Amino acid sequence: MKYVVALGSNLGDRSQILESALEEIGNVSEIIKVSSFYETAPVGGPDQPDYMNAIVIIDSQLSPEDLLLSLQSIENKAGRTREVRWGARTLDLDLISAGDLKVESEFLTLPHPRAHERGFVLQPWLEIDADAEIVGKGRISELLAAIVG
Ligand code: A4P
Ligand code: MG
Repeated sequence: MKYVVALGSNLGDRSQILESALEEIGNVSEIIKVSSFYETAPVGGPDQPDYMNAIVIIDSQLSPEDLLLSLQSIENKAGRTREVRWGARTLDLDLISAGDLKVESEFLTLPHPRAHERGFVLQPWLEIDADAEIVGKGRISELLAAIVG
């Protein structure tokens, strides 16, 4: 199954943290494409440093639930703690989409419920897959245009 995963970091050596995370993701799945790294202003949450964000498209045999667990263990290895929702973090790995699959469980929502309104997800994603769509929301090129106006 083809998955889209968003990477974010706004504490520590952000680029190095993203590079290491990509290496770890490559150990559990096949990496198809990686975007550039984008420096972005924080959206929501308390006052916090700028983020480094990226998108990776992978091919994985794991189920969405198992992939999420695997991404969370990579976050934990990077020293991720969870004190404040939307607060600063060394590493955030979000599952954005799994093709046209829709999931609504206690632990996982697919597509990611906020991806369609976030430039820091849509911009790097558009760079590596210009025709991508979010099921139920539309083409990412149009979603991005709607945000930047
Ligand atoms: N969860 C449900 N669906 C998913 C999914 N599709 N992918 C659950 C990942 N996790 C999913 O996530 C909280 C819970 O969401 C998990 O236990 C999981 O079961 P978390 O990573 O522990 O907490 P969080 O990251 O603080 O919350 P969340 O909701 O992931 O935050 P967001 O919405 O991702 O926002 N600004 C910039 N510029 N760049 C950023 O990367 N990131 C955030 C985090 C805020 N502002 C940002 C950025
Ligand atoms: Mg998260």
